[in-house]
Amino acid sequence: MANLFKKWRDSLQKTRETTFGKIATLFGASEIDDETFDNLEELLIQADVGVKTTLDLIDTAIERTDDLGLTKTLQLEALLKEELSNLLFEAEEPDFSQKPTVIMVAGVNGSGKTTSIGKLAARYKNMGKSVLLVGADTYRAAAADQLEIWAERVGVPIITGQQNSDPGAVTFDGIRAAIAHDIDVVLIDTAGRLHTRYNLMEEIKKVYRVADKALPGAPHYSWIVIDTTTGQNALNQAEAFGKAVNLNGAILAKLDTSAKGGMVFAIKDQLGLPVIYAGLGEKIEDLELFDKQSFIDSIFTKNEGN
Ligand SMILES: Nc1nc2c(ncn2[C@@H]2O[C@H](COP(=O)(O)OP(=O)(O)OP(=O)(O)O)[C@@H](O)[C@H]2O)c(=O)[nH]1
Ligand SMILES: [Mg+2]
Repeated sequence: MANLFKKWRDSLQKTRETTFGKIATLFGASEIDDETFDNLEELLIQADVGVKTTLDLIDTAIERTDDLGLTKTLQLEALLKEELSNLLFEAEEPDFSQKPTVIMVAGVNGSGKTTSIGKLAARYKNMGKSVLLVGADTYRAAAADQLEIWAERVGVPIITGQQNSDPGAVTFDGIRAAIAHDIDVVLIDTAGRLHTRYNLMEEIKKVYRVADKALPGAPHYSWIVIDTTTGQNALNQAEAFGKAVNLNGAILAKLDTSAKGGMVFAIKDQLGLPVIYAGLGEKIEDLELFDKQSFIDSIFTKNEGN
């Protein structure tokens, strides 16, 4: 457990050093006054928490400070952490009772979809599940190769199509093959696309619909992969994906290279989605179930004393 917390803390170094570390310095022996909340508000916005989420947070913090009769800034730390925690859902592994359980991932170009799928495949295989990868990214020439490398590394089967073939057809074939071979989990990788490209957004709707044709109720999970280095912008993109397909979770990619981890606090508020997993590095084992307490503690914890 201690190692896992260290991993969280190390991965969140950038977010901690650029923004939340400054918030931590607000808490000390000084008296709470209006300036305290002005400063806190400014720093939360700088930390990419988002304006609306920050303003709501500050309102609640002021109200609760009054109710509780707090006077010292030191007393605000626990209150803030508690309020930040309320902004996050508790993450859970998917329910694998459907066989196969079909999981589709979506997101803008380069957000981390294929890498996250590779890591998930390893995770589920380690849990004793049989896994099939489906490469519904037929758009980019190297996409199938990239997924195949992951399939080989993890040791799971894969179904892909020719470049420019119909991603819906690959999805259909993949799910049917999974049913035929009694596979537990199907992971569908989709092509990166800009949320503003109409045709491509129509295409992902089609992949989603075709999954349901191949297996009624599929995909059981559709997750948006969010590049956390993009900060608040990523949320507008995710919102557009949510209008195209019925998203029910988010994967945070690249938390380890992001200084904008504060955006995570706006995901439930703005998108209504739980964060399921967090990418804490590029390696196969660098994907963890999103642990909100470790996340919050890591962005505030000081560096010294490993
Ligand atoms: N440090 C770090 N890098 C990551 C993480 N997830 C993905 N990456 C890197 O981000 C880059 C893009 O990742 P991909 O998985 O190819 O992204 P994608 O969304 O599949 O990209 P397209 O298919 O082109 O849309 C790669 O260099 C990955 O190694 C992460 O959690 N941490
Ligand atoms: Mg990809």
